[in-house]
Amino acid sequence: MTSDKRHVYAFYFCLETDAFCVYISAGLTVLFSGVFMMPEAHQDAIQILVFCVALIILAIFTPFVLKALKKNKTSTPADQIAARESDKLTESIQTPPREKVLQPVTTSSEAVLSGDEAATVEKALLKTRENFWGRIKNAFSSNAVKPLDDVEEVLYTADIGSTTVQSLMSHLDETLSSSDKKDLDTVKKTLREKILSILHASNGSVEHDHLAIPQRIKWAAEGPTVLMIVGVNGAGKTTTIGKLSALMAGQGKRVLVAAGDTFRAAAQNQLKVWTDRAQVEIFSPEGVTDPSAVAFDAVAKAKAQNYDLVIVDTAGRLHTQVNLMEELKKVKRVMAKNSPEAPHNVWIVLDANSGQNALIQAREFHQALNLTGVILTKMDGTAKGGVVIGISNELKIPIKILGIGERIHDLKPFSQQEYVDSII
Ligand SMILES: Nc1nc2c(ncn2[C@@H]2O[C@H](COP(=O)(O)OP(=O)(O)O)[C@@H](O)[C@H]2O)c(=O)[nH]1
Ligand SMILES: [Mg+2]
Repeated sequence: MTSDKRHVYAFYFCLETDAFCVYISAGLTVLFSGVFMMPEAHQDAIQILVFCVALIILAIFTPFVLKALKKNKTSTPADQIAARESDKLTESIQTPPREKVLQPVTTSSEAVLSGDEAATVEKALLKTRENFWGRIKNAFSSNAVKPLDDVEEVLYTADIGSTTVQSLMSHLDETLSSSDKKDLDTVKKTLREKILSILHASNGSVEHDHLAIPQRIKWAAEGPTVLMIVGVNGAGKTTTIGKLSALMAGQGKRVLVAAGDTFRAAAQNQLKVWTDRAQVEIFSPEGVTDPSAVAFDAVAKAKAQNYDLVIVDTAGRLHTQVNLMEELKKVKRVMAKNSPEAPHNVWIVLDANSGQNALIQAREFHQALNLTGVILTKMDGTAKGGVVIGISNELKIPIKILGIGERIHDLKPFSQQEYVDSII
């Protein structure tokens, strides 16, 4: 054996990470180094000796290594999934979403205005249903001895959030007998009831399902009502404002949209396209870069000119950007100077595709601004619609509206019953 090769083998042994292997590697490294230092004449005999010693050491320690590996494998599937999900989540929080490059929207786009086929919540939630109920059904059809273990795994990966999964699982565990736990229909019924009770606790009784979108806004007793829209970049704020103002204008309300995203000229242009489409007025004073000033002046104008509703767009920001969050608090504060109760509504727009990250955003924005509602966009096509349950359970902020497409009418009031029927 050449001295170069000996170096490589010694290095390989040093690279082992398992505690036992490190121990073995250390021993072998010493022996190899010894060989390397030996005078050439003694090397053959020493090499044989080294390999014998290496074999003996491996024979002694292999059972320990296997035992250690086996122990590692026996951590519960839930622990492993939770660890995996938590790694993914940390990674996604540490990597802020890149600002989406928006496609220009043209007012002549018929698809945006009408569309061939009406979008429905049920259709929008098909992927979520597959990811949720489809996989729960599979867990039962695979003849598993304990199907609930697999159900737990499904729930952990359905973007519900670990706290909510635990409460669903303990409910199943406490209310079902051992035989019921193996019965798909009973598990389905119990899960449905529990999810509905979570949704009721934050969205009110099932009667609220029948409220149309305008009835979900808190209206000012007097003067213009202010609705402030917040959220991260690309969540769908501007699009939703466009859809909402079209809806409100259609109901005969005088709507003023304040272009509070003063960071990017493109954002103002995009809002202009949407307000033209919705046939409502935009307030976008030229040269004003302070979003608080835009919001303040918009409310003053609405008050002076008897508008019914002011919808304030804001620049997207991450909840981790302290200065920008402070700026948002200021935007909220200054509006009250003009109209003491304003803003009467502070709604966060969340992209359902961001799954558990949406839950974190909602929590942080809520702490800063005391949110009064949630709009979940892009429910169409996402498999992560389970986030509705986590937000309701953990934050108790009512979910007001679902965005289910890019067209102007693709906005639906959130119905608890319809949601549960669609996913399970
Ligand atoms: N599929 C789908 N796309 C949406 C929905 N809402 C918004 N979008 C798209 O999301 C992208 C970002 O929207 P935008 O309103 O500019 O986000 P903002 O940065 O929060 O103002 C645009 O391409 C929108 O068309 C929705 O409900 N469904
Ligand atoms: Mg925007």
